[in-house]
Amino acid sequence: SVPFGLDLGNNNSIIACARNRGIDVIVNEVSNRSTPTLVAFGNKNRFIGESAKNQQTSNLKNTVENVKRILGLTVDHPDFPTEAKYATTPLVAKDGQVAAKVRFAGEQQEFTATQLYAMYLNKIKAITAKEVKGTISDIALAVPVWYTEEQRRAASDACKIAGLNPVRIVNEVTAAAVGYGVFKANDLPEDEPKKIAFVDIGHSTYTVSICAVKRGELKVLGSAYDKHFGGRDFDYAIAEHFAKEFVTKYKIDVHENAKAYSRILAAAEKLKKVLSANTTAPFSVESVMNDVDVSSSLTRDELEEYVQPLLNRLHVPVEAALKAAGLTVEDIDTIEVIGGCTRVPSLKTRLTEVFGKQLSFTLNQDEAIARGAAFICAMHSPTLRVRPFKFEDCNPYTVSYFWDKQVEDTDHMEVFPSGGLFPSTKVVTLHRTGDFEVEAKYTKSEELPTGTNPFICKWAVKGVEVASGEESVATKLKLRNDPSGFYTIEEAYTLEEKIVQELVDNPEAKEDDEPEYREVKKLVKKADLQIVEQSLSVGEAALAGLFEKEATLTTQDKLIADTEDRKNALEEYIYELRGKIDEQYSKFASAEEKEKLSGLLMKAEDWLYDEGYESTKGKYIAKYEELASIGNVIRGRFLAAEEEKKQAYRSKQEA
Ligand code: ATP
Ligand code: K
Ligand code: MG
Repeated sequence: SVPFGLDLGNNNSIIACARNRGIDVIVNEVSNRSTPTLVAFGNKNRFIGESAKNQQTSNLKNTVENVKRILGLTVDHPDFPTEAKYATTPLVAKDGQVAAKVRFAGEQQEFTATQLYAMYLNKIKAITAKEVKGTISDIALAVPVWYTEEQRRAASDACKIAGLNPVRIVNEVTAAAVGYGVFKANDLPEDEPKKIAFVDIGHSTYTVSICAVKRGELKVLGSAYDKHFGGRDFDYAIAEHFAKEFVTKYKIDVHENAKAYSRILAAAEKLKKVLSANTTAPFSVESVMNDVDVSSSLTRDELEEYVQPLLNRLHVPVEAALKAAGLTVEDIDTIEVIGGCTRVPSLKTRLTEVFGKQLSFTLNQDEAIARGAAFICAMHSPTLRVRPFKFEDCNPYTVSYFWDKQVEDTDHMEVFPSGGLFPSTKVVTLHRTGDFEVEAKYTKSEELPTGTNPFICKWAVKGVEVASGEESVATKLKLRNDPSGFYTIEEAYTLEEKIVQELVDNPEAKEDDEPEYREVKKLVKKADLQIVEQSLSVGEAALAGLFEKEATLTTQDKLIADTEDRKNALEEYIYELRGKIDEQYSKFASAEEKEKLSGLLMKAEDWLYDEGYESTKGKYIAKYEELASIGNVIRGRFLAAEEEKKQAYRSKQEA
């Protein structure tokens, strides 16, 4: 499969693939380099990406935004009210997750965030496969650094439901930093690493990662974020300003009408973008509600005033990331900035003030994450050779493993402290009297986003056999913080003491002396233990069911799209033939044929607008062929005559 990296943004997503000995951004079906992150439901089929955007305003209630924010969220999470406020579909609880309640194919249906995310991934997969003309299976998926185990598991589940193999789930800014390290290798020092702050402000999240980068190597020293800071907050601030203005100016409250508010929001986003290049911008929406046209304007300074609460906390993640990295702002050599929202001039100014240094925009602001992710996916490919590059990410939250207390005094251990690098492996030895359970948990609540479920994973370790006469058996556990940030038990086995022959190292021995051995007691592997994992994934059986369901929906969507295509083809053919029969084809059909064809065309058209308005793919094809059987005969005569004309012209030229 073609290595594929995805920056699934809250607003729009970018796809990149490793091919032609480089990394390419993949364009979608309308040749855009980014695709709206939207999933919508219609009377018959789903609309995903561009097609969802096209119908958004007229189908708000069934169009799901912010899929990335509701993934791995529960309705009792403190972030839920915020996401419910932004959502235009009702959000409900289903299978312990947040789900969107929509009307789809004539029925009320609920789809969990994992399913919605999977639907989007599946569409992205189809776009990519079509563009690269190859199979797509392995993916490096970029996610926010604040995604905890629960969200990472949900993202991994979603990949599997979409028939993708998540070879790596990587933090977004880390992916961009890796891209920087790889593509800017020649500008990087070979010995003392450069300290670079990568800043990403997108649609919903603001992240800072401090990295040490040198040629061929990168370490993330510390990351911090503001989960609720991005373009959408700007849009809301602008929309709220105008909503208030219009109450007095036009006596309307756009909050009362979801469609009106959504159009105000869209206009606010447009205005915000204009203000990035101009100091004042007009604002207008026609017939926003109650037949009222609204118009106004905003200056760049006014915008700055309305987003002051956000700007005032811009320094917080920078300071937190520096602290996590154990550095001060003076240690930073370069500040690399990405993300759409950093185009806002006041943000650039404030960021420059916070760092006390000029910002650098070497990376492609929109595509850096996807490109880095595609490179990372290629690194994992068994068939592709890429430039060697080593990178380690930073573990943001302390993780401890707990076990049932048997013979030892302790029942847990802080295995992966915050600030440690991963991927990383740690081996612990326990003395066990029989089968046992292990549980991994986040153990420092002050480090975690509020409302985080501390549970990570639980394992039953089975097959422990204690020798007769012994109280316990030494057992080794290989614990891992894996490349995707998951906490696992990679291996578990019991040990036994064995007498082994060990070569005695005698420095005085002469060359032809017989080698001397001694018997020593050593702990060696006795038996592998079975590890049964109980993670936050929905589990293999549920995944298989959801995969089937997604495949069925995709087949249905495809049938609906094909049917629509055949219907359009028939409609076009009727018009084409009708036009030509009186012009180009006129000389080549007898009066009788013309009459017959006209009759058929009329009948076909009537059918199309009556009972054939919603027919089947097969019927549209059959009607088309019925017309074509006559149309093609006439067309054949026309083409033959054209050819004759051409021949005659050529002979004349040659003569
Ligand atoms: P997230 O990273 O939060 O998941 P995302 O990756 O989809 O979201 P980006 O694509 O980085 O976000 O940025 C999108 C945001 O940038 C939108 O809010 C958009 O309005 C804003 N934006 C894009 N262009 C401009 C511009 N010229 N001026 C101001 N804002 C802009
Ligand atoms: K994006
Ligand atoms: Mg982003």
